[in-house]
Amino acid sequence: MSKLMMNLQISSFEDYESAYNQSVTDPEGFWAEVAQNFQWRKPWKKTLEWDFTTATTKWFAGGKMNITENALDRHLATRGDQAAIIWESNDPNEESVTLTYKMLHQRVCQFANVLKKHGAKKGDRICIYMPMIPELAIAVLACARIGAIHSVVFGGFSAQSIADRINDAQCNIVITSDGSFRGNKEIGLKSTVDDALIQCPSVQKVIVSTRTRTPVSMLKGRDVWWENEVKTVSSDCPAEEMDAEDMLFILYTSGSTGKPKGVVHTCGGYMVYATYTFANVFQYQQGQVHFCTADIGWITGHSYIVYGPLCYGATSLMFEGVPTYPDAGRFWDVIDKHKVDILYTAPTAIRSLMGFGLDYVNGKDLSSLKVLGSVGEPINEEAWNWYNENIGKGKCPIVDTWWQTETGGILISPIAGVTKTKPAYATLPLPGVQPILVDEKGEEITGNGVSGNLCIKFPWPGIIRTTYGDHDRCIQTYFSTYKNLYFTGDGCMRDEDGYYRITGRVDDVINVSGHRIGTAEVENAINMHLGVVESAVVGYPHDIKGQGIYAYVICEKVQGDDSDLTRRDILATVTRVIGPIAKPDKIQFVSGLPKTRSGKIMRRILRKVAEGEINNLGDTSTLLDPAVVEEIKAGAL
Ligand code: 6R9
Repeated sequence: MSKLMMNLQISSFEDYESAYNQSVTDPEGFWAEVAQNFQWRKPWKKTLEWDFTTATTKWFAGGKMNITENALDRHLATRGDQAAIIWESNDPNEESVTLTYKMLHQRVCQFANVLKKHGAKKGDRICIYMPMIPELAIAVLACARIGAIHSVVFGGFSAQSIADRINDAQCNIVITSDGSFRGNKEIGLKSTVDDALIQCPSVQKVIVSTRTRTPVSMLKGRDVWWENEVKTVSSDCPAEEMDAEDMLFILYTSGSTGKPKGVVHTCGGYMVYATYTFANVFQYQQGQVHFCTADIGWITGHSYIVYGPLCYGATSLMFEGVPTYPDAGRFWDVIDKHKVDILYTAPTAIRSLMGFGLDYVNGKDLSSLKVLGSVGEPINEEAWNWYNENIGKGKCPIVDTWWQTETGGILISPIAGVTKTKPAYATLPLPGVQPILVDEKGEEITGNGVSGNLCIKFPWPGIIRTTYGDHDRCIQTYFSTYKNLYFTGDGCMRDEDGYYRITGRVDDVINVSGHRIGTAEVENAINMHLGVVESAVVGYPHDIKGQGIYAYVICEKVQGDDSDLTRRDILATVTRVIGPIAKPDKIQFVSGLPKTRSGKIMRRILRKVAEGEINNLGDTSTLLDPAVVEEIKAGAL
């Protein structure tokens, strides 16, 4: 390993135990030591300042830096010609692209100058709505270069969702593409942005990169082409000096109530945490190829395609397509073609590929693989075993990584080759992470062989700093349920070995294919449909997606033949309001919902019916109208 490579890695279980102990007895000393591995323009004044009652956490405050100097500039001398990003197209016949650290640095600086030319300044918010092409990573890093705050919106969200996010953050620039390729589909992106911008007066400029050559309308004075703009600027762009606690990005995520909230991460702590966890969990070795299949529109892509790998000087593979195009062997082809060492994917992808059978795996050379990762939702034992046997050939440790948008990086996970794994267990907390299980009243549940709500009792450098524009919401959502604890929203068991197993959300959030969707958001979208009186949405177990969306809908008028059409219309409304990922899998029309005398919907009953457990509904005596339950049971889908 070259000298510039950081000295961050734990390499044995004894190392882990001693790092963990140090991180608990002296967290500030522990993280200060880790942070020494990064480039700072000025040292920080105070390692940590925190108070969970006011949702205040500051790491390395007063320290001056820029994350792109750590992700790019510092590597130029030692690994300028090494691949930073390898890009694989949706189309297997299109040539892949390799961007070395030198090339990536040059293109980031150049695009940063385009942003500046169009008036972008430190602290501005910039919305990015792009396909998985190298320009997306370049756009993200260019924002960070000049100190603008990026807000990446996943390419599957609707115009309305984009508009809500742009307006919440008051973005002045949008970066997008003409369209995107996903499997055999071509999806317009610019046209969706155009629809969104009708409602977004704060946006002054739209920069459009070319991908699909889909015809687009370009508004004079507002819209410019990426390819033209980069020709007009230099590729010399000194990085803006940022305080460790200046905002780096906003990423919107769903909760149990209201509209998605803008989770805010800051420059210093996030950098240290994303990089530390990347290096350790995957045990990345110099020269390896890391393939994270997430989209950069989600936190997994931010931390483990862009920032973590690049700050660590790794080679990160970025894949534009989907696992099943042109066939269900695509991931394995990509691994074979690029000699991938680390594969990091979601259980939903594994379960879906499992369903296609081994014909797509056999005959593919997967011998380059060393480590397998899983993220986004609980992985069931069957999928874990299939992954282990057929992809890892029993030789690759599986790291089941539990974390959240709000945590910035992985919190509970095995360290590859170091922690003994157990199917479906996220195993042990990483150094710096202090999990605690609590009961409904907030009392700590001690000992092993227990279950409870998962909280964290001490801040780590990647913890959420605020929810953009509404700090109270951050306090309410994460720090008020249990005093002096960060509440994750997840249920969890700790087994006899002290290993953690995440059992799923305990709030009104559904996890569909690893994507977080709030039941309230889906209900609001359904209720916007003409004729809908009221709706209630719950999750139910789904073989491939993990959870599916089950909607109970009261309509003014649905009769016989009309119901299929009404169903389709409701799906179209949800797609328009949120995006296709929020479409209910099942819609049951009902004449009433089970409510208590105080008017609260008893979701427990709806969940049971959706799960098919209609004979085990528990106490229904407090219901206003028990007859409703009989009707719902009879009509269950
Ligand atoms: C990284 C990411 C967070 C929620 C989280 C939990 C679920 C994530 C998991 C997992 C079980 C794992 N989750 N990883 N559940 N095992 N390894 O997915 O962030 O999109 O914010 O979702 O996902 O329920 O609370 P995000």
